[in-house]
Amino acid sequence: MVMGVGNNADCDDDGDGITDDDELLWGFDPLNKNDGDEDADGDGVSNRDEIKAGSNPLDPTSTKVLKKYVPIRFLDDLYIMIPYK
Ligand SMILES: [Ca+2]
Ligand SMILES: [Ca+2]
Ligand SMILES: [Ca+2]
Ligand SMILES: [Ca+2]
Repeated sequence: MVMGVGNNADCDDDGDGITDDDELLWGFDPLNKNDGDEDADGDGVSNRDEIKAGSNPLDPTSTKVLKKYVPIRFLDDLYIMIPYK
């Protein structure tokens, strides 16, 4: 485990559920708790849930469990999201 970032000793300084290591890995801010709930790729799964599930938070075609929407290919590089049942 790499040392924590910022002023706290734990490995999730901002408490958003994403570890500092994962935040740096994916380009999120270890001191901004809001990016855990954000959905950087717009696939309907929060960044935190994607990282926990092991999917790519920056790729709308990458979701694993916890998905609320599934991407349906619409045009060559355009996807629409439909609710996942
Ligand atoms: Ca964090
Ligand atoms: Ca964060
Ligand atoms: Ca997402
Ligand atoms: Ca994704």
